[in-house]
Amino acid sequence: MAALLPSTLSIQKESKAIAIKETSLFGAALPTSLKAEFSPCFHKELRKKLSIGPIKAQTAATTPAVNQPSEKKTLRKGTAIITGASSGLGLATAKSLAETGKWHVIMACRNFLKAEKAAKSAGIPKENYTVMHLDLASLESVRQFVDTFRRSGRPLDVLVCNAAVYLPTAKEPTFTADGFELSVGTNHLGHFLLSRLLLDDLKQSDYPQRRLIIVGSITGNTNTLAGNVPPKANLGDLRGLAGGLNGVGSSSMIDGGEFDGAKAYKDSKVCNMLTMQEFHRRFHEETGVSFASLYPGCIAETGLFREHIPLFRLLFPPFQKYITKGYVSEDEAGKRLAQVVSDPSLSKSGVYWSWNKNSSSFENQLSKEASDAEKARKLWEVSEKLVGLA
Ligand code: NDP
Ligand code: PMR
Repeated sequence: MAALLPSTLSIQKESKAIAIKETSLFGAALPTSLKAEFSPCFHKELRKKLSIGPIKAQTAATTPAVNQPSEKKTLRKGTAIITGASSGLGLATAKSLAETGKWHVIMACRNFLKAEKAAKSAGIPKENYTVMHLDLASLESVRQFVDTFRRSGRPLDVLVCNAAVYLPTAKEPTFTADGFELSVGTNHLGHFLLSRLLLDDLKQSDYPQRRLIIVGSITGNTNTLAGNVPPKANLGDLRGLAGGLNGVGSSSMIDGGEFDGAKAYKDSKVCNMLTMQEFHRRFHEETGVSFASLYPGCIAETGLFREHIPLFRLLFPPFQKYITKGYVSEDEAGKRLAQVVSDPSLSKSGVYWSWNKNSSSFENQLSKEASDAEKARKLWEVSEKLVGLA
């Protein structure tokens, strides 16, 4: 149990924390009256500008839409990019989507060989995936990935920003190729640039439901028990981020404080959830693209905890299974994220999805900070500058 306790959290504090009402994990399912979006929009001019050839119809791989009479138009195979699909949630989601035969998954990974091996050993059908190199810890690599993807000639129907690093035991910050603290640089800034660039591609897709999904987490939400385990997420006034997050001229932490790896991860998840909402406010109406985030459950055995001490890795899964009951298998979590990718009933934009004990999805409440529209706007503007978009 000691391994599960952050150094600043005493047993006494823990029991106090447990008294905090956990509104989001086991909340009741909310009714969702969601309508599917059918707004095909081909921006030919934009495609010309981006020098992309005609979108392939992929008729050979079409699959009849479920419950549709055969004379009706068949839906072509969708293309989904999933970052960090070489392990954990990303791999399980890729598998779940590819197995339906209705999706081609672009596995956007930093380790090409690892991703190929993972896809093979997960039994993902060869024709339903492509591995493409992407290192989110380098803005140059993000731009190169976008170029490579565009040259593939595939349309883009769904983008899933899933990859992440978590460095809870690091004493000193490490940095991306562009000099940003590694967790925020990878989890937020890399994905921010990627999704800003690929929004143009999503706009061009003629797929009935186009989505941009950014994986969030309960631990970034301080309106939950998990989010109250120290160190708590807090972006402050973003002074560290505005200063470049480089640990030289400015702090390596978004709020300008001392480096703390666990906090940096939680802060990055707040950024992910704020970014999703800002995308929704800026682009949903204009483009018809749906923006969503989610907490898939505590997938306690993934590679995310690889940097944690061995005792934590041993105790964390039984702790989540038998004590918090927040545990979910990689397989189940993959099915949940696959639902957010393709289920017509989860097409609503601006939503942070969670699942209750019976594995039914519901629209969850974000914490005050993770739903602060003013902070989201500021985060957007500062991030634009850092990644070279403004
Ligand atoms: P994993 O470590 O299993 O997966 C993370 C993936 O991100 C790996 O494929 C990893 O690649 C990839 N990645 C890391 N750095 C980079 C980079 N610089 N460029 C490209 N890819 C990179 O962890 P999870 O599956 O648990 O995490 C997936 C998502 O789920 C994350 O966003 C996490 O925040 C979220 N999440 C996880 C929870 C959990 O309980 N596990 C709970 C809530 C949210 P490689 O294989 O090469 O290391
Ligand atoms: Mg948590 C319902 C209670 C709950 C849930 C759902 C989680 C999820 N955690 C809960 C409670 C607690 N955790 C309590 C009471 C403690 C103190 C003993 C505790 C501790 C703890 C630690 C030390 N928890 C952790 C850590 C981590 O290092 C993980 C983390 O914060 O990663 C950022 C973690 C997590 N707890 C979760 C989830 C989902 C995580 C990890 C992953 C994430 O947010 O992405």
